[in-house]
Order: sequence, then C-alpha cells, then structure tokens
Amino acid sequence: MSVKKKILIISDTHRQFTYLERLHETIEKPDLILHLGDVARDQDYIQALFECDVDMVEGNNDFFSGLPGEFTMHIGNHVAFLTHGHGYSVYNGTDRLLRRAKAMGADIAIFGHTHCPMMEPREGVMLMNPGSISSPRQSGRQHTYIWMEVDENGEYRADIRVVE
Ligand SMILES: [Mn+2]
Repeated sequence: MSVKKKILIISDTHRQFTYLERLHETIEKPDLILHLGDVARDQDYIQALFECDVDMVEGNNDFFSGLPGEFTMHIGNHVAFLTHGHGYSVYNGTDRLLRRAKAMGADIAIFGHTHCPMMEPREGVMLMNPGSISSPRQSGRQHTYIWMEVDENGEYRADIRVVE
C-alpha cells in the first residue's frame, strides 16, 4: 500500500501538551490534524508545533470559538462526520451519533468528549474516538490518539495508539 495521506486525530487536549509534545518528537509529520474539540485555544499552538493544518470542531468548553459544531469531509473514498459529541449525549451511547452520521451520508463518525478511545464498526459506520491525549479516563489511563493512513485507492486504515 502506498500511503497518500497521513492524518493525526486527537481530542480533548485541554491546554496540556506534555504528551502531545512527546508524540511530536516521535512520529512522522502528518499531512493533517483533526481535533475533536476541547479546547479551541489549543488550535494555534498545535498548528505551530506540527506545522500543519488543524481542522477542529467546537467542544462543550469552547465558547464563542467560531469553530463549527460539526462537519463532514471526504477521506479517500469515505465520508467522515466529525463532532465533539456532547450534542449527541455520547456518554449514554452512540445511538444518536450513529443516526446523525448516517443522515449525513457518512460511513465514519469521529468524536471526542468521553476521553475514552473507541474504534468500533456499527451498522456500516466506523465509530472512532481518539480518547484524550492529555487527560485520559479509560481504565489504564493511557494517553491515546488515532493514526490514520489513506492509500492511493482511497482506502484507509486507522488505529488507536498510545503515547508512552
Ligand atoms: Mn468535552
């Protein structure tokens, strides 16, 4: 597979950059960073650190940020729906998020907010949450992100990775 595009997916950085900086020192340069919200003030810093665009949605702690609450984008042959997730009550499951992603014609739904990583196919939609690289809440509390690579055929592979 020849990689055409590398996307770093992160969320809920909440002004804490220790693990993000560590990650920056060890990974190859992404072509794009997707940030699933919280907090908007981190966008400029991350953009400067990685020297690449950071596309971001508004989190529940991002007041008057001017960021979109959600958007869709093409990733290779796929359509991804991005939102922080608080508007879809993701703490109580992914039903509402899934319904909205389908309505938007997406086969990938990327969200944050829970600070718990997830990679799970459900009814034709791949649900992805990078967790929080700064303040993880899942058991074991590993500092996680998602690394995604898109190939020349428009297919992607994505996996949850840990910053040690
Ligand atoms: Mn949040």
